[in-house]
Order: sequence, then structure tokens, then C-alpha cells
Amino acid sequence: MRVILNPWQADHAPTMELDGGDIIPAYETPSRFTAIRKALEAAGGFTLEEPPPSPDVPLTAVHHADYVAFLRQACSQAQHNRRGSSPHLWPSVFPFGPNPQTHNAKALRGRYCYDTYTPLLPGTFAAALGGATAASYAAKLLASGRETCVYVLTRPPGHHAEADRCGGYCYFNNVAVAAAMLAPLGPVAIVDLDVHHGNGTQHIFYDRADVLTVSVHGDPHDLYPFFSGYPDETGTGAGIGTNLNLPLPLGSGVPKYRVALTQAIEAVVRFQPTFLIVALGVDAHEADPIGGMTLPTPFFEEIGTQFRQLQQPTLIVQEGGYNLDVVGDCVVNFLKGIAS
Ligand code: Q9C
Ligand code: ZN
Repeated sequence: MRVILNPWQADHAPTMELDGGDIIPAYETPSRFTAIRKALEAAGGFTLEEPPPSPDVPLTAVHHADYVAFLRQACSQAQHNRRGSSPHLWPSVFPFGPNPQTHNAKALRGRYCYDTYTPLLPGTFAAALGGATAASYAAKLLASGRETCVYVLTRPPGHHAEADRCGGYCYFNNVAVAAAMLAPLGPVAIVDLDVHHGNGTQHIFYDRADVLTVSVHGDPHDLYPFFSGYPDETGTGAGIGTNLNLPLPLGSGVPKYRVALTQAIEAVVRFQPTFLIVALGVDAHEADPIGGMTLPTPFFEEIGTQFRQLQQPTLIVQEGGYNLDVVGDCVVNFLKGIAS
């Protein structure tokens, strides 16, 4: 299987995150990428390659141009401003009140972000663009018919990024960029397996009939992102009926996950897509430090096998997964299951 790497992922290397007022070590780090790459190399059967440079990654097909411009500008400013001190730029005020608009550079950090988990560093823009570049290259491979199953190894992740807000460690929504490229060729189904609800992807395609978004995740009553991921979010306008949320109680293991996965796959079959995209977070693993679910490592192969039976051209994009000792094996197992 071809694996498309984000060549610039290491440029985004947060050392800490801000969690309810506590500064804690960052979970979303370059070592996640290294761990997965090592496992792929050890397993064999994968061809790792970087995407060619591309001037035309269609970021603005899914993100607002002012959001993209803000990220580029803020990251380049961070380079100049923060020599010697912590390079993390955090939001501190979020839009509220009768005038939720600002031109103030510091206030804009809150305008274009919805949480405290997603700081801007000097290399964040380049790293996030690298992920979108890798995803769009993989989408081209699929669109051309040259490949039927491609995996994008990237970080920072993407599925929490909305059209004009970063959040949940995510800046550019890589699966959304790929889906927007493929959708003109036929309907696209996105299935998000990250333990956290794929709110950004849902948000971006909420009113579209040509992109089905399905997310299996921990119940947002008890898990990030809290404010979305509920079953009554089914789409709007032309997109009514094309968003499916399948929350599971925290602590759920294989039996409950199997039921939700079957429902997700049945929804894909009903939708009859031309392309399938899997947002592959592996943080539903039992040893994940922030997930709260209880899937064992071998089960990821069974999940992959379920998707193989769909017989669809498939793009797999890396999302979360934070236990460095298991993420690589989970990804390899999933890819073995979907490819074999
Ligand atoms: N104490 C992804 O998995 N909350 N994002 C972490 C840690 C933020 C997860 C709380 C979780 C974001 C792509
Ligand atoms: Zn996650």
C-alpha cells in the first residue's frame, strides 16, 4: 500500500497544552508520527513517499480564505515575536456580545479558534499545509484510478478543524480537503473512527447532499468536543439525512463498537458513494491516555476488514491516537485488515 507522508509535520512541535487552566505536556507531538512510521516500516508491505510540492492545494474549498490568511500571518509573526520565550500563541478571548468582530491580532486568535488545545507555533502553518498537501495528493491518486487504497500519515490531525476555526489539535481539515476534491467525481462517504466526534468535518459538509459524514465516537456528554456529536445532528438544507453521529458510552469495548460500526457501514452502503474516506483515529484504544474507550489492538484489524468488504476506492487519513506504544500497531492492523 502506498503511504503519503506529511513532509513538514515536525515543524509543528508543541511542548505543552492548556487543559482547564493546567499546563500539561502536549499529547499531539511529532513522536506520534515517528511511532507510526516505524511500525509501518517494521511491518513491511508499505511504500512510504512524500507528496510532490503543490501550489494548488484547495484549502479554500473547505476553509474560509480569511482563516487561511490569518493562520499564515499569525505563524509568521510568531517566528519574529517569540524568540527566547514560549513560542505557543494561545487564544484568550472568544467572540461574544453585540460586536463579535475584531482586527486586533491577539483577539483574532480567539476569533479563529474555539478551544485552548490548539496553539499556534511558528511552524504550525507549514505543518498543517503539509498534511493538506499529502491528503490532496492521495486524493489525486484515487481520482485517477491509479490507486484504490491509500493511507496518509500526517499530523497535526484535521477532523476538528471547522471552516474558519482550529480546535482539538487540528488546523486544516485534511479529510475535508480530500473529499472536496473527490466530490465532483461522485458522492463521497467519510467515516470518522477517532474517539472524538469529527465536528469539523460535520460542520464543513453539514448542508451538502453529496458528502455523507458518519462519526463513531465517545459520548460527547462526557468527552471532547462536548458541544457536538449528538444523534439529533443529521444535517441541514440539502444535507438533511447525510450526517450520522453514533456516540458510544465511555468505557465501551468491542461489543458496543461492533454494533456502531455495522450501523456506520450500513449507512455507507445506503449512500452508494463513489469514494470512501476513513478518518483513522486510533484513540479508542484501551490504553489511550485521553480516549476512555476499551478497544484492544487486534480489533483494529477487524475494523479494517469491515471496510474492505465495501469494495470502494478508499483514502485513509491519520487523525488522533496518543499512546506511543500502541498507535503504530493499531494503524498497521487497520491497514492489514482493509488491504488483505
Ligand atoms: N487532557 C484529536 O484526537 N482534549 N483531538 C484533551 C486532555 C482535546 C483530540 C484533553 C482533545 C482533542 C484529533
Ligand atoms: Zn481524537
